[in-house]
Amino acid sequence: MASIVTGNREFFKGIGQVSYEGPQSDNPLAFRWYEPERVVADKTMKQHFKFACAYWHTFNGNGSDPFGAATHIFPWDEKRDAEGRAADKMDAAFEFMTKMQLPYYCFHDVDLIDFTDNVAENEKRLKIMVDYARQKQDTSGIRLLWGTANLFSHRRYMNGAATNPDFSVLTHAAAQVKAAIDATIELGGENYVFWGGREGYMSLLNTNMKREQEHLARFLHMAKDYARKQGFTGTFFIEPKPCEPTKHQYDYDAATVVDFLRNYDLTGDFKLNLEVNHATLAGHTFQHELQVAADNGLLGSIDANRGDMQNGWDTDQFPNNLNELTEIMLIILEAGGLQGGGVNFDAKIRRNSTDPADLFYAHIGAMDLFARALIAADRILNESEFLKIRSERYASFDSGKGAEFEAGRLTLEDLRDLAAQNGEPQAISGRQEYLENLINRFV
Ligand code: XLS
Ligand code: NI
Ligand code: NI
Repeated sequence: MASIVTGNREFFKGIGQVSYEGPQSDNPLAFRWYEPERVVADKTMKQHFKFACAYWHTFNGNGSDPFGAATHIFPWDEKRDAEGRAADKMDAAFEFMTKMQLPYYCFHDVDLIDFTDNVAENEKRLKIMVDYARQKQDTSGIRLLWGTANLFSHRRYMNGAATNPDFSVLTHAAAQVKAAIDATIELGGENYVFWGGREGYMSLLNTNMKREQEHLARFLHMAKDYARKQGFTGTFFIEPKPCEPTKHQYDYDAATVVDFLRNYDLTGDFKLNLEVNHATLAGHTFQHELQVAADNGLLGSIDANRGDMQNGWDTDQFPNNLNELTEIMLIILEAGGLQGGGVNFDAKIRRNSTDPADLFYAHIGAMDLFARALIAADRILNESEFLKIRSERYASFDSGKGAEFEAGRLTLEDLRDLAAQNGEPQAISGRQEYLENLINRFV
């Protein structure tokens, strides 16, 4: 194999540094809202978001779909040998992230370099790319938000990875996770993610669900114990998704995962990485998923994207709905921020977005909208009656018998007597339209 040469090649020619120019700018390759060093709600925008680039979509996603082959022909895919291609791709990745002011990235093991069917060879390949990534990180200052292992693409994982009914497949999943954890640690990765792509079932007719879930829990404990033993101090995230590629995934949604983590004594080390399009697939709003995680103290990180209102799969489009993002930022700010994680753009440009600049427009638009949403949410929290309206809605529990109820000092008979004594309650409006208008005043 050829050895890696640090390329001097520029992959995104004609596109320079993207920087903040303000809302009046008509430059499509500038930020109009995202000012990395601007302080909002006690932190810089850069600290709030920890924006990350998803290696798989941005540098591997070639636009192919079930109906057609690649439409994105990348210049970093030209070389014949795996290492040469991987090095070019990494050069392109760090050039892109530097130009975009993206401070973090995330990857699956196989995103960095093609894998083979040989465990030792894969470890060797990954090590070469980790060494190269370390140099790239050192010179650029870009950091690793999280690493993960792809336990869903290879044929061997068609019946699952840690939940595979065949023990020997599970051992291969373990080999990959071990190497991906090693890579994450060596690169100073701040977190490690498990998305259970095929950890679920296609048919219950051939599935022992209880046994598979126990295997998953055992596997996660082993991975966590190994990483801790190697000195990893970051957080592990589980990324819920209800289905696709399997009919049913065990990490269905936030509530299911919270329950699973509690059940198997994993809440000390694991939190949630929530993804917008996964929430909608589960029949929830993203806000719902965030609130469930936040209420349980497990809001770790987010995969930012959006689905399509008219269809039901994981289209992974870039975010572009300011109202939705503002509601998202309200929850994140109220929760005190993301715990350990950041905002990873698990999103891809459309199959027919074939200009190199399209990758830039996509990220710029999303980063700008998050910045705008942060500003709006901070103002809503500080300058409006938003919080007051919600807390007043529960005022009847703040004192008197309501407070006694919350403190557990009343019985069911006491409640009955109060109802009889006080008569029919007055209707109190939920004021939903009022609140929707209030949000619109600030976006
Ligand atoms: C797929 C998932 C995946 C994870 C990482 O739907 O979102 O991209 O984020 O394995
Ligand atoms: Ni994701
Ligand atoms: Ni996804």
